[in-house]
Amino acid sequence: MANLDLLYEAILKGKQNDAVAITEAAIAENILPKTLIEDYMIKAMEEVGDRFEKQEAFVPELLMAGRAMKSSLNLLQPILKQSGASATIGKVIIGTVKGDLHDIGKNLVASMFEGCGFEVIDVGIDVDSGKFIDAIKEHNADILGLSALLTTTMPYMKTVIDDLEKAGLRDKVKVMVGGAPVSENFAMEIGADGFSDSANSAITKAKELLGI
Ligand code: B12
Repeated sequence: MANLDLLYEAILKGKQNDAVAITEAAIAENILPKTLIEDYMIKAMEEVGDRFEKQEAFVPELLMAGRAMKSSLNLLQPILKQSGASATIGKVIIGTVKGDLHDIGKNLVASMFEGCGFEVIDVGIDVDSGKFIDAIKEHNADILGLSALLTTTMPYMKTVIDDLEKAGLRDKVKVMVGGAPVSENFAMEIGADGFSDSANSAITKAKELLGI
């Protein structure tokens, strides 16, 4: 039986090989990805963040924990996707806004969307409004998902929404925002249509926005 506390420890300490080995063992034992992600992996990232805030951990530790988390998540992503319906229920453009390189949460939300039957076009990190707008036009998207993890990059979400209006696209796409510092209030203030603080509730919100 895989000891999942060791998965928490491996991510917290940035031990990529250990994180991968425990995740593989957990997959072999059919432990649900949701359990691994929500009860152990995200909790470890939160703890690294808290330690960073208290200056008990520094950028290299964030980086190593991030790498370990991504490697485990890579193993889980095919399983998350497999659970998806065969028909596409909506198209989602998702990316992390300009100036921001954090992509673990964005990737998780993207996988969850795929797993729930959405077609996802991930435009990556450090994305400016022009790139979001081009992708919306090219793919005729239903939802735009914006991710930001820094208080300094959150305001750029409003820039993207303003630029969507200027491009005449605001009423063609529902805008959802998320990321650790983003709140429901902030989402309303900047004129977004939806906010979510987890990958699961993001899907519920998206379906609600599209009326499906
Ligand atoms: C890992 C990490 C890094 C890694 C990122 C690796 C990667 N590939 O992503 C690296 C080392 C690169 C990094 C760099 C920096 N980081 Co950093 N980082 C983190 C850390 C520890 C974890 C983030 C994470 O992955 N969490 C796990 C995921 C699953 O959670 P999440 O992203 O919040 O996503 C969930 C929800 O928010 C939501 N969601 C997310 N996106 C979206 C999008 C949509 C559309 C929806 C609906 C929902 C949604 O669903 C997700 C799934 O549940 C956080 C601490 C924290 N507690 O957040 C700090 C943190 C975000 N970083 C911080 C800082 C300061 C930095 C640096 C400035 C450090 C420096 N001095 O260089 C740089 C900035 C680089 C840049 N320009 O972006 C601060 C931000 C403080 C602030 N108030 O702005 C934090 C909060 C740490 C802290 N406590 O001080 N970081």
